[in-house]
Amino acid sequence: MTITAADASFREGTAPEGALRLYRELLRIRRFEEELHRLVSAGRVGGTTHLCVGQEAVPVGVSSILSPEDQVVSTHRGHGHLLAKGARADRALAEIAGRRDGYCGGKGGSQHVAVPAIGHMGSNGITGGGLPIAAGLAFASRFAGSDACVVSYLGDGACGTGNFHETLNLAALWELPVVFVLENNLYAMSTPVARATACDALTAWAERYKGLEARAVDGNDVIAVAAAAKPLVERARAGGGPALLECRTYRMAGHSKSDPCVYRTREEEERWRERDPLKVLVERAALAEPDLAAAREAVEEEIRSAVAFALASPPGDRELALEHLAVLRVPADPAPCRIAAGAETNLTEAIRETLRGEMERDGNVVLIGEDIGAYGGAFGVTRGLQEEFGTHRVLETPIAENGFTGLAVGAAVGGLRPVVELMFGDFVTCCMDALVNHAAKLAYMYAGQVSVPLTLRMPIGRRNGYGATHSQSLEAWFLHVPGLRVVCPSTVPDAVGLLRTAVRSDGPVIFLEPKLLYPSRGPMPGPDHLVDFGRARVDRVGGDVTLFTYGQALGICRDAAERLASRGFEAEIVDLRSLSPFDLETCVASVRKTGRGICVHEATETAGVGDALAARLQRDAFGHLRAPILTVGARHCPVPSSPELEDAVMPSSAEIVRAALPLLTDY
Ligand SMILES: Cc1ncc(C[n+]2csc(CCOP(=O)(O)OP(=O)(O)O)c2C)c(N)n1
Repeated sequence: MTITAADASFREGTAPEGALRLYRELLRIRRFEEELHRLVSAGRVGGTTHLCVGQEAVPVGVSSILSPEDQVVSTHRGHGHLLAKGARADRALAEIAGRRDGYCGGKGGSQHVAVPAIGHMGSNGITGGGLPIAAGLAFASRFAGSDACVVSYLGDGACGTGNFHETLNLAALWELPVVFVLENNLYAMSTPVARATACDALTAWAERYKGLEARAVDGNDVIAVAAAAKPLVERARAGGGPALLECRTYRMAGHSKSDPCVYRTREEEERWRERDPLKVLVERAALAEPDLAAAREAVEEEIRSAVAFALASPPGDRELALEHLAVLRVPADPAPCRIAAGAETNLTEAIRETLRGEMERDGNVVLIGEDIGAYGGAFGVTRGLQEEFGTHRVLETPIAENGFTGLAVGAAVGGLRPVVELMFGDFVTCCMDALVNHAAKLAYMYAGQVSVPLTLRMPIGRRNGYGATHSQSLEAWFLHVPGLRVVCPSTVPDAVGLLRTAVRSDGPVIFLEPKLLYPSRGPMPGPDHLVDFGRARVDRVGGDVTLFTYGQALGICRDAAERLASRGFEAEIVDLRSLSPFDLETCVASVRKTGRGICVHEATETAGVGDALAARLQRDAFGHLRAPILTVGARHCPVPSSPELEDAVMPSSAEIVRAALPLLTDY
């Protein structure tokens, strides 16, 4: 049950019913955690659990001043955040116990539960992982004209993460309505705060971000927490910008079930037990025993029935386990387009015009990235779009890939359709958490209660001298991640069709831009042109060998096909376009015809797209193969800077021909 602002707006001693409600909420969380501990100890509930016993005053105090429209983003120690925001104890417990009637059907468990209907936008198993998501939700909320604010809970351990600093910086720069509620319980697992944070005070650290207001409060005093949170929440709602509230508290239980607490003394624990939030409230509000007894009885009844409900609920089945994987609804309405259908254009202009058209079509499409305003991005793709759509839709960021990608994830959950540009695809290494742990998984973990319509554009591949950290083709990593789709155009019409589909689809899509192809030319397709994911394109028809490829390797495949033709062999070229999912139907049909296949790409040969496709083809078309499927890719070597050395490690048409000839003549 959420305590309303009116409930909590009592002055000490004048409205005991408000204090009683707070007491009941504190007790509800305490008893929930104690019962959970009992069930875990008895082996009746598995998985990991991080109890918040001792810290209940923080979420109860904060939630007491939130309205139902305000949202919270939680942490791994989040049961209290969930219950205080208004979740039912029975469904919360069922979720933690991994049962079908849990809020996420048991897919999320203790660390990944969300109830968006009550404004609880998800707990998070990655320390600091929720911070940029909260900032993104706050951005989306303000974008929609709402005056709601977002509370982002975090522990002291999260203050050492890049996410903490990247998000605080972004939130302060963009004056986002987000309040970071820092539960400083003195330890991150076993590490004391002082040994993990090079600052005298966490509030002082946070306050270095201009415009961010930071306060500290006794986190075991629920009334003090509510009183301290109120002005910060109101300030955020009124457009005053972000804030951080440090609540000094103590986790009375171990970090998790297996923690014997050897890193702290029993005396310290005893001192904090004296400051038990329940005791503090009873004394401060002078609550009377008969009222407390009635509250205890009501809470006992709720917890008893929650346990019965959770344990009676069955676990989910295989069907449920595989649900919420693919969300692909792509509206097919025509896109506004200033370039006439059929007119020649280049890939850069085609991508820019597609972004422009989607932004015009849908006011929720926003662009996010470094230097994408006046500069137009490193490759000029977004040139002119900020001028046309304004700084609120074309958002230039600091160099904070995980921060702004995570923010885009939150904004997507909040109803926007962000298109993030990474300056170079190599920098995806800096936002893997936002992409792999969050964008890819939120819809699944939270059982379809949220979606993440996010497009991540990234230039990939060689470009004559950019060197090892600016030339990679890392796409194969993402084929391994359920929840991500990966597409790569090599022609103008495909770039337009795939990008429209990406921006309109409800799940996260990685849109790869082969940077050597930016100047390549082709006809602009019509306004209705969409390319479905999972559809390859036969680029050249032939009957002797199939070259499977994508991106800028298409050029060397075309060249190789010409060379093979001059020797009397006809190569078929299949441009995959969609790497996850593959269009196995088209690939199998081609190899059935030719009996031979070579996968060609600029990424290194080892464990790349070629190997993944070859394994599938060997499985699905084995009886039709006349020779093993080969892969021709880059050497297993970083991309060297010198263009000559780059040539030496990259695949070439000559190499494709050399690989193809034995297949054609020896088998
Ligand atoms: C990125 C990341 N690193 C490490 C962990 C393992 N881990 C889980 S909770 C935790 C301690 C977090 O401390 P703090 O943020 O202070 O929160 P508290 O546990 O004290 O509530 C650690 C190290 C993790 N989940 N995520």
